[in-house]
Amino acid sequence: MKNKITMALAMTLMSPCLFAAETINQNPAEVSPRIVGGVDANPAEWKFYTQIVNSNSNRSFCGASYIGDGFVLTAAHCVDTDAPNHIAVKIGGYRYNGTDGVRVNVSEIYIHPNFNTRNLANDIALLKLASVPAGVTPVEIADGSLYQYVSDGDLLTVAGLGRTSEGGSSPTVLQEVDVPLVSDAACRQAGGSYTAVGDVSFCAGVPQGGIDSCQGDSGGPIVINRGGVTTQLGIVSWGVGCARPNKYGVYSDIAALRQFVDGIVHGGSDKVHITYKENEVLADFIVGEPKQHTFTIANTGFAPITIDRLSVTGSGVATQPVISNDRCSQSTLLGNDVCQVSIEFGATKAGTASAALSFEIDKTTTVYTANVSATAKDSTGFCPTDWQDGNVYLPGDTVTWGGKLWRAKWWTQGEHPSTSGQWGVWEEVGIADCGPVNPVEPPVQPPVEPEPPVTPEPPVGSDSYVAGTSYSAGDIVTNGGSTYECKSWPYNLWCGATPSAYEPGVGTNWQDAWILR
Ligand code: 4AZ
Repeated sequence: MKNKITMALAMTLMSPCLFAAETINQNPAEVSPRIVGGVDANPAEWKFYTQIVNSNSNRSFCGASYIGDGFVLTAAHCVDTDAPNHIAVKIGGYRYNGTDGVRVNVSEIYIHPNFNTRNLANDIALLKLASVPAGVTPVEIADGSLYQYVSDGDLLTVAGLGRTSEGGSSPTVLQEVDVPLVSDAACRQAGGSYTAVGDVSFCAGVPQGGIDSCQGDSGGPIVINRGGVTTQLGIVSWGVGCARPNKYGVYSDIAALRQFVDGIVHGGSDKVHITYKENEVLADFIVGEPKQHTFTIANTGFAPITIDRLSVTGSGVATQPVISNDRCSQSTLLGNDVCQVSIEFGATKAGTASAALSFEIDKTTTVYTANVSATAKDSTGFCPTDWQDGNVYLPGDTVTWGGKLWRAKWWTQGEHPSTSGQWGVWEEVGIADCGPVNPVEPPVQPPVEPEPPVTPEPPVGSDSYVAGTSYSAGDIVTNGGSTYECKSWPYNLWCGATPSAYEPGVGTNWQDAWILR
């Protein structure tokens, strides 16, 4: 994994800078191999130091730290593409490729949900160990804010088994080096991704270069040592090359990211609460046409969860549903957050088509199931409701207009079936058998009145509903001349959800999120 970031940086940022590597090779630090410019670490001071290895290897590919309760802290970019059973940790591992330290398997990997693979913001992850090891020493991690512990210029200590020079080799034992904390302003001068450091990261190093962390140190701890108390302030994240002048090492700021850690370590299963619609009846559809649906799962608890074993089954006349978009299994679902899974199914004949989405979460052994059903009708004699100007239509919704059946290809509101043409939202899917045919021409707009009808004044502080806005509990909006209040938690999670589905006063879903005032 560490290769990924170095490769990416090498390609985008390092290519013109071979001179820097040359300069570093002249550094005395290069003569006896170290982190870059460091010394052999004192094992007694780094008992919490943890190596991450592949399950069939002893070679450390990233650093980490043991923080207690069976949890190991590391960088997201070290483990974001790994499966738990493909990696293991060695707590207190001091030797590169050694068998020292306490080796433990990993049962769960939690990646920060806002980890940004482009600029490595929120580069933090937790590994839950398969068993809680005995006789190992955890490290204290920073809380509050970084500057409660240190000021710019203070010396921090970083350790690792990474390369001892840019592009160089690994050491035989753990290395450590002292590097001063660098202000965000000075660090941002380096440009590129450095301009984004500060909120959830900090920099350390010296302007002339020569001392730094390097490839393979990622995920490892940078600490402050005061009066014999060691506090881990950061996690080795990235840098342009290693130990180059003015290209400081960047570290994830643990104090700033502490909520993520606490949510996972202290958010036990007793605090888990998830909300979703258990049974939902969808609009009718036609045999032979696809029916689409999007499930929303809300984590209404405090603890972040990961959704496992997501699967979908069909019953009744439904064909086997397929998952067309899964935004739930891909990352950690934080407390107070929602994710969505879209499915598509068809019907083999007329009747009731049902689909069930089942999933588990990491914190419990419960299987959760959300069911949807829709009546599938033959195209002859099928008569859904007429298209209506104010209605919101979701993909797959079918309406009648002009004696024909029209199906929405994507989300739409106010677009008339007869005007949408070949590239438009509506596609013609059959003849409606609904008795008298409604007019083929779209309704003629009434002439503009000189005096527009007076709409009632919304209460003070209310605003027109805008799809896609993030609304909070108690927010007042107006829509279609009525006033709505966003419900209290957890229902408020839907007030701002997917633009279409919860628009106040439109369809029925909105009642889950809004109260008509
Ligand atoms: C790496 O690739 C890496 N100079 C870690 C730290 C630094 C550079 C690269 C900081 O793991």
